[in-house]
Amino acid sequence: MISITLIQPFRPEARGAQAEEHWQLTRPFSLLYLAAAFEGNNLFHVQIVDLQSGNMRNKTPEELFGNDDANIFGITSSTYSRFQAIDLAKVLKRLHPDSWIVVGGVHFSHCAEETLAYVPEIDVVVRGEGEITFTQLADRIAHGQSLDPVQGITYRAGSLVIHNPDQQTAVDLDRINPYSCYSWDDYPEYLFGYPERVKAASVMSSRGCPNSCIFCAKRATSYRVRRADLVCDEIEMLLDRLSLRAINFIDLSFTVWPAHVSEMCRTMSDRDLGVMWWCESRANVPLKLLELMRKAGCVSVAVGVESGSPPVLSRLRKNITLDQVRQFCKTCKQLDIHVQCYFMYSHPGETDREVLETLDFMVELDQWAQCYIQPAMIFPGTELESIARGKSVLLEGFNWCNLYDSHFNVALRQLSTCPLYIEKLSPQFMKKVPRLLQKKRFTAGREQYLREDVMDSNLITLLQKAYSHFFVQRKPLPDFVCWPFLKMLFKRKVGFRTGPSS
Ligand code: B12
Repeated sequence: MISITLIQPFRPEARGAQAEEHWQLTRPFSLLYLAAAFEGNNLFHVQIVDLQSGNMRNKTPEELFGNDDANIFGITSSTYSRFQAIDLAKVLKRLHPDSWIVVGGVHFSHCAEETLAYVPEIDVVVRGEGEITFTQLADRIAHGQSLDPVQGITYRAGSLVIHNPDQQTAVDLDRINPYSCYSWDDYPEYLFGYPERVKAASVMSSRGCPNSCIFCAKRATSYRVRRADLVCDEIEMLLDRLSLRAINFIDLSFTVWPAHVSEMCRTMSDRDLGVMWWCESRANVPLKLLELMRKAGCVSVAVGVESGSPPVLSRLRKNITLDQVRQFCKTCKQLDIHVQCYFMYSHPGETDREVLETLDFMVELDQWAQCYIQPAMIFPGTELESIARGKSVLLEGFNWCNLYDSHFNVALRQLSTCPLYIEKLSPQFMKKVPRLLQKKRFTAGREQYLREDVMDSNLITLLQKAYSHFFVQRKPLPDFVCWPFLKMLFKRKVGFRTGPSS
C-alpha cells in the first residue's frame, strides 16, 4: 500500500497586519477534495495533517513527521503561506530523502518552473485542479512508471525541469465526493458579512470564472456548475449533521450563470431548507435574480467593486459600471440583504485623484453597504504580475521563492511577504488613504446631520448617541461631534425654528 500525507502548512506570521486580525482557520478544502478523490481506492492510504489547527501549532515538523513514512507528501499553499510550504518541503526531504515531495494549490500552479528551479527539495508541482492530476500522478508513482504522460504537472527529471501540457480532462463536479468527516468545532465558521454570529459551513456549487479581472489568481478558468440537487443534498446533510442553519458558498462567483442561480434557488425553496446563506457576486447581475436569491434565504453578499473611477475599472477589465453597483447595493438594501463591497487602491496607472474618487464612491455606498479598502496585491499568474514586471514595480530578478519582507506592507497593515502594486502613488499618500476615508465619512455624516428637514430628530438622536457613547459605553466620540459642531447645530436649529420670516 502507498501512503500519502497531505499537509496544510503552518500559518504565516502576520506581524500585526490586517491579515492577522482577519485570519480565519478554514477547512483545508483543497486537501479534503484530494483525499476524497482516493476514497474506495485500496492501493492508497491517505491522511490529512492541518498544521494550522490548534493542537499542531506548537510542534516542530521533526516531531510531527519524523516517524511518518509516507511515500508521497503533498503540500497545499496560497501565496500567503508559500514560505511556510517551502520550509516544510525542505525539512520533509531532509527527513525522508526517498519520499516524493509534491506541492499544489493556487500559488504554485502559477510559478511551477520557478519553484522547481529554486527549491531542489520539491519533486513535482501539480498545476490547477488536483483530483484527476494527483490521482494519476500517485498511480504512476505507485507503479514506478514514467511521469511523462501525466498532464498538468511540472516535474524534475535528473537535472531537467519538465513542464507537461495542462490537464485536458475537467473534473466532473457532479462526481466529486463532498468530504464530511469533521465536526463544526474542528473548524468553527460563521455566516460571512452578517451582523450576528450565525454558525455556518462552506459548500461549493461551481468552480472557475469566465471573467478576466487583471488582479485575480483564478481569472478566465473553465467555469462549471454542480447539479443543484447534489449541492442541496450536501447542504441538507451539513445542516443536519452539524446542527446549523447557515451556509457560505465558496464559489469564485456564485452568480456567473443566472440559470444556475435560478435552479439553485428553486431547489432550496422547494426543499424548504430554511437556510440562510452568503455568496460572492458580481455587481452586474440581473436585479430580478436578487429577489429570487432573497426568497431562497440569501441574507449576505460580497461584491468586488475595486474602484470608483470608470477609467480604472476598465483598465482592471472589471466590466461593471458605477451605476450597476449603485443599483445592486440599493436593491439589496431594499430586500434586506447585507452587502460587503471590496475596493482596492494603487492600481496600474492610478493617480491620487482616482483614489479620491473611489473614496467618494465608498462614502456614497455607505448608506446601503459595508465598504472596505486595501492596497492592490500582486499574485503570481495574474495579468497584474506581468504589468508589474514590465513596469519594474516588481524589480528585475524578483522571484516568488526568494525571501520577501516589506516594512511598508506592515505600515499599511498588510502581510509583509506579499508584494503590493506601487506605481504612481507616493508612500505618504498610500499611508494616508484610510485617514482620508475616515475624514470623508465624518464630513458626510456631519452633512447628513445638518440637513434641515431632518434636523429636529437628528439633534435628539445625536445627543442620545453622544450621551450613550461617552457616559454609558465610555467610548470616544466621533470627531465631528466636537463642541463647535454642537454649538453650530444648536445655532442652526434655533434659526430653523424661528423660520425665514423672522
Ligand atoms: C474560502 C476562501 C477564503 C477564506 C479562507 C482562506 C483560507 N484560510 O484558506 C477567507 C475568507 C478567510 C479568505 C481570505 C483571503 N483570501 Co481567499 N479564497 C477563498 C476561496 C473562495 C475558496 C478557497 C477554496 O477552498 N477553494 C476550493 C479548493 C478546492 O480549490 P483550491 O484551493 O484551488 O484547490 C484545488 C487545486 O488548487 C489543487 N490543489 C490545492 N492544493 C493542492 C495540494 C496538492 C499536493 C495537490 C496535488 C493539489 C492541490 O487541487 C484542489 C482541488 O481541485 C478562494 C477562491 C476559490 N474559489 O478557490 C479564495 C482565494 C484562495 N483567496 C484569495 C485571496 C487573495 C485571499 C485574501 C488575501 C484576500 C485579502 N486580500 O484579504 C485573504 C487571505 C487570508 C488567508 N488566510 O489566506 C486568492 C488567493 C490568491 C493567491 N495566489 O494566494 C483566491 C484564489 C481568490 C482569487 N480569486 O484570487 N479566502
